[in-house]
Amino acid sequence: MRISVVTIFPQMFHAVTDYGVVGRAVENNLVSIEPVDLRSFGQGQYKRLDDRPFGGGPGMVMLAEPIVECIGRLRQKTKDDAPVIYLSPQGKRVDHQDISKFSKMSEMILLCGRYEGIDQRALDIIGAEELSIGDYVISGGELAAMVLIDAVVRQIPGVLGNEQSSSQDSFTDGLLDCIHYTRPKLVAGHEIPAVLLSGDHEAIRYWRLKQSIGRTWLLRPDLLEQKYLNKEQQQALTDFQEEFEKEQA
Ligand code: 4FD
Repeated sequence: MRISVVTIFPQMFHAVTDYGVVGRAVENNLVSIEPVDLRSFGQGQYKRLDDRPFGGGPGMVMLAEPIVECIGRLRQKTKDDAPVIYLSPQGKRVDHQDISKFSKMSEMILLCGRYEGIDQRALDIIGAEELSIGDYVISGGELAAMVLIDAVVRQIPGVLGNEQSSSQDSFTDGLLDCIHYTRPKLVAGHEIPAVLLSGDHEAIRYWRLKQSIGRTWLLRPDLLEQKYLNKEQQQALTDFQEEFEKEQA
C-alpha cells in the first residue's frame, strides 16, 4: 500500500515512519508513507498557502489552488483513483470497519488541514472524503492522519506477527478487549484472578470472553446494542451480570 500525505509539516511523519509497528512495516516494504510538502505549491515569493476568510471572522483559510494542484499532481502518478481523505472535526467519525476497508486498498491520499480549514471549493473539486478521528479539535490534521495511518497499517496482513494478529484487537469482534495481568502475582496486596493460574485453557478462554462482554456492557453499552450475541456470548454476559450484582450487594 502507498499512503501519500499532503501537509505543510512533512517532518512530523517521522513519528510514524521511524518507530514501532508502522516503522517496521515501512522497513519491510509492506507500506510506503510519502509526505508531500504542500509549501512547494504555495503562491508567490513567500509560497503563501492561506488567506483571510470571505465574510470576515477570525483565523485563516487554506487556499484552494495549491491543494487542487498538489492533489492533481499526485493523482497523475497513480493509476487507480485513490480516495482523498480529508481529516477534519466536521467529518464522519471513523470506526473499525472504515479502517478495515482502507487496509485493503492499494493507495490512499491523506490531506492535512491547518488554521480554520480548507476553501470548500478545493474539497469539492478533488472529491475529498471528510473523516474525523473523534469529537475534539486538534491544531492540525497531521496528528489525525497519523492516527489513521497507524490504525490502517496494523491491519495490513503481515504487519503484526501471526501471534498478535490484529484480528485479536478490540472492536474487531465489536467488543472491548479483555483485561490483562502479568508478573508478579501480588502487587501492593492485589492478586490476580485464580483462573489465569489454573492451566485450564478452556476455563481461561471463557473467563476472557466473560470479561470482554461484561466490560463492554459496563463501559460501552452502545457497542452491545449493535451486536448480535450468540448463545455462549449471551451466557457469558448473564454470568458477568450475576457476579457483578453480587459484588455490588
Ligand atoms: N477530529 C480532527 C481533524 C483535524 C483537526 C483542522 C478543519 C481543523 C480534529 C480542518 C479544521 C482541519 C479530527 C485541523 N482537528 N484540526 O479528526
